[in-house]
Amino acid sequence: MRAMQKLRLPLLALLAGLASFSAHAQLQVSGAWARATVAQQKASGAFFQLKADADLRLVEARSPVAMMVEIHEMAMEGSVMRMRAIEGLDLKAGKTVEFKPGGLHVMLMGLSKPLNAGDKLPITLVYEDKAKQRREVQVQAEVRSHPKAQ
Ligand SMILES: [Cu+2]
Repeated sequence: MRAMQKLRLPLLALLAGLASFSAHAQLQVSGAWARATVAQQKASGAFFQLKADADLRLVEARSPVAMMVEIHEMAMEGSVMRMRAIEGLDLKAGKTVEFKPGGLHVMLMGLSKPLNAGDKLPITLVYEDKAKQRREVQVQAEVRSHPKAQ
């Protein structure tokens, strides 16, 4: 019986810890994939769906296999659709935002190795809540060949 009582306190502390953890605003990432590269290609794109459980802002993306990683959007420049880097992306609570070919994407540049279909590409997404608290979510994007050009 004594042992039980001793156990109770750490358990409560653990539960309290879990409760406060889940109170943090979270960013859910699903369906992550990245485009396989062809010979000599040093850049690629990664795509996924994001869903925030509170208003958040995606502020940074990183990968250990890319020298530079940017968040890109597609925008019209005159009559031409071009991609360009954005500083961050506001995410509304509960709304799913899709990164996909021809639209928002994570741009990976200066790849240190080829991305082959079936590989897992690690990506870290950094986001900020309203209080400017930064958090990270680790993503394993599945590398796939994709016929459509960016
Ligand atoms: Cu791009």
